[in-house]
Amino acid sequence: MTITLYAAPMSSAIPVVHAIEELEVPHHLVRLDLQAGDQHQAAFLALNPHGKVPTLVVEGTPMFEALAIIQWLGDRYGVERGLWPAADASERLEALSWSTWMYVSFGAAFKRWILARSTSDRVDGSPHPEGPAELAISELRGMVAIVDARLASRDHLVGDRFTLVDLIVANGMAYAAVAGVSTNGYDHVDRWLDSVRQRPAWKKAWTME
Ligand SMILES: N[C@@H](CCC(=O)N[C@@H](CS)C(=O)NCC(=O)O)C(=O)O
Repeated sequence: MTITLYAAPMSSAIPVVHAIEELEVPHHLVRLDLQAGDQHQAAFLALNPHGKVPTLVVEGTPMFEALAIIQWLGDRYGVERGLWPAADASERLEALSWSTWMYVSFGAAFKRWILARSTSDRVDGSPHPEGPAELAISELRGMVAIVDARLASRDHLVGDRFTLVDLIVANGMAYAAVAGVSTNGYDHVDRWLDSVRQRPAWKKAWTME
């Protein structure tokens, strides 16, 4: 199977690079320079009209959206490697829920927080209401607390070993943490995040070396 991944360092492509490394999927990696505008080139827009990374091309068929890509990788390669639950396992239901929750619910609150903060930054000189940013960060912290409670009695989000669900949620939380969504005070989350960060594939994805 011919697979090409279009990615850029420190972008939404990180979790896909991480997943492809964990799964040891043979692939060709194309690094785009987003600052230089590689994503606006006609050849790339023909693959992904949104002009975004990650984009995965599988036997000539392009895919976009990191969550869709990782769920497909899980189905195609993860089940046989024990990194994604089988379609008829009860854990598959949990895997779809937690992974979608990270991108849809946590992701939406994160975006609201980023927007609210940058709006405040743009209003130079004059006081700006902090309400929306405070609301979003408290929602995000509440979501971290829910993950913390789940991890109080288990080492992994789904099943009893590391899966792509841990990968998706840990990458999302770590990315948010870089922007300032601290996990301080949530010790179960921090222990689990540390264990995911120790994985060799994590380093490859975060440095894209
Ligand atoms: N929801 C998308 C987000 C993709 C996205 O926004 N990618 C950014 C990098 S983090 C990008 O390619 N930006 C280039 C641009 O907008 O010009 C996903 O998860 O795949």
